[in-house]
Parts: sequence; C-alpha cells; structure tokens
Amino acid sequence: MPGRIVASYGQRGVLEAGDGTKRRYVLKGRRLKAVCGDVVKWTEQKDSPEALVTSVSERSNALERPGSSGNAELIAANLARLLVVLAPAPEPDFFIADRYLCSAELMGANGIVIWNKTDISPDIPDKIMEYQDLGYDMLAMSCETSEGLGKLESILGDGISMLVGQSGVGKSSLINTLVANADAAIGELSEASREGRHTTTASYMHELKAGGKLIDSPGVREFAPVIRDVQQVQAGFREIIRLADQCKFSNCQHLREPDCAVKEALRQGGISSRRYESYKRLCNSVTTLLKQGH
Ligand SMILES: Nc1nc2c(ncn2[C@@H]2O[C@H](COP(=O)(O)OP(=O)(O)OP(=O)(O)O)[C@@H](O)[C@H]2O)c(=O)[nH]1
Ligand SMILES: [Mg+2]
Ligand SMILES: [Zn+2]
Repeated sequence: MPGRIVASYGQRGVLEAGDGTKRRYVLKGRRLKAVCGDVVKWTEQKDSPEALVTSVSERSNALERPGSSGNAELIAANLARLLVVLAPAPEPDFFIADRYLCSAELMGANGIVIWNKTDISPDIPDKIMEYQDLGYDMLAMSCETSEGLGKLESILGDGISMLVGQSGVGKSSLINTLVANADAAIGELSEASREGRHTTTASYMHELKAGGKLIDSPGVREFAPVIRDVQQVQAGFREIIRLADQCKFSNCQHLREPDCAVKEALRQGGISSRRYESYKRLCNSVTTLLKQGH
C-alpha cells in the first residue's frame, strides 16, 4: 500500500496511509532510508501494529547536509519549497540563510525568505531586502498579529514546503497559527542571549487546511549544503552564476582569477559584498572537506 513519511527517527517513524490515517512504521532492512516527504510502500505485519515499509520511491529532490561520517545525511525529500525564516530576534545569521538558499537552488526547490515577528520590527532591514532584489519571493509576517498569513497560505497551496532556520525565529509558532490542533512546542528565547532554545527536536510534516503540506524542522546553529566540487558552489548563488559566462576563464571560481566579471561587479557594487563573503566561505569549506578526503 502507498504512504507518505510524516516523521522519521532512524529506522522508525510515522507515515500517512492512503486513507489519511497516521500509522507508526518500521523500515524493512538496514539499507532503506526514509525521511519526511518520502513516498513509500508498506504492508501490515502479522505480529505487530507497526506498518512495515518495504520500499521508498525515487525522490524528485532531497535536502541533505554533510553527516558526521563524511556521507551525506538526508533531511527531507520531494520539497517544492524551502522557507528560510528570519526574525529581528534572534539576530539573523545570514550565512545560514544563504546556505539554505544555496541548497534550494542546487536541489531545484523554490527558496522563499520569510521575515517573521513584524509586530516587533515592522521595517524590513536592507540586508533582508537584498534577497528580494535577487528575485527571491519574500514575505513579511507575524504570528502575533497574523499579518501575512493569508499570503503565506496562498503560496503554500500545493506540494510540500519546509520551514528552516535558526532556533527561535518562530517556525513552530507559524505551524500552530496555520494548522488547527498542531500543538507544536514553542520555546521562549533565552533571557540573556536572546537566542532560541532548540525546542523542536525532529521534523514533522503537517497538512494545511488551505492545501499543501508544511514541515516544521529543528532550528540549527549551522548548516551546509552537500557539495563535492568547488565549481558547483556558484550554482547556488544566482547573482554569481548569472555573471559567470562573462569571466575570462570558463572554469573561473571568482576568487583570485584575473578578468573576473563577478569581482568586477563586486567592485562596482552590482553584487552584495556580504553575499560574496558567504560564497567565499562556502568555497573554502568545500575545499577543506575535499582535502580531508570526503
Ligand atoms: N513577537 C513575536 N514573537 C514570536 C512570533 N513568532 C514566534 N514568536 C516567539 O518566538 C519564540 C520562539 O518561537 P518558536 O516557534 O518556538 O521558534 P522555532 O523557530 O520553532 O524554534 P526551534 O524549534 O527551537 O527551532 C517564542 O517565544 C514565540 O512566542 C511573532 O510573530 N512575534
Ligand atoms: Mg520549533
Ligand atoms: Zn569569475
């Protein structure tokens, strides 16, 4: 029978069966891997109420990060959108936002920037507006006043979307405002540091009343896309890949090469120095990983 993974904890988790009911499952065999968003086949077991997942369908895309063993670790699959949530508190970490947007580009999901908590800070900072200038859809909203919620629902109308970002930006609060009875746990920011408390510990996929599915995920301190070739990093930065064919060298990495269109645009203010810094840092970390033999 067909099903869709709603939550996964290693070999076990929760799936949604074809009739909409939720069931606990266990994977058949150690080699199978399933994450939120995966489409699976499952059967009943004679001696257990758990569904037995026997296969995972081919994924249209997957969000991954480098795992501890050097292998890629799957986070979620079959995503139409990656919603990168930022807020006035905790203070935005733009490297994390850029890296998620880089992943969105590389996996072929639509990257969308959400500026939450407009009740605290109604004006969107210039650094956030830069994302809109790059052509990313951007939405300002508040879980307190419900500003922007209707627009968000219309964006999420079909397919699977996933909320990502730092701890404390309001991902679970947003789930609770959009999904009746979601009951997602919400954590106060710490008094001293104004950082989130890492309240959500596992991803969970919710059904939206207005259509579409939305995954709540644990906040991160850092994130990196899985990239095995430095040349590939530029494909995750739309303003850089756009200029790349104007560089003198076709394999230009836009770091130290002469006659580089990207460096020229940087000098003239055509691309943001902060975004370029993100690009450089990601290139460096990919080079380091490659040297370590991953
Ligand atoms: N003022 C205001 N506070 C908000 C808003 N949205 C969320 N918060 C608060 O921000 C804090 C963190 O919210 P969470 O929803 O737990 O954040 P999260 O992103 O799920 O955090 P993790 O699960 O730790 O990754 C809570 O105190 C919320 O009440 C908002 O729109 N306005
Ligand atoms: Mg949360
Ligand atoms: Zn170049």
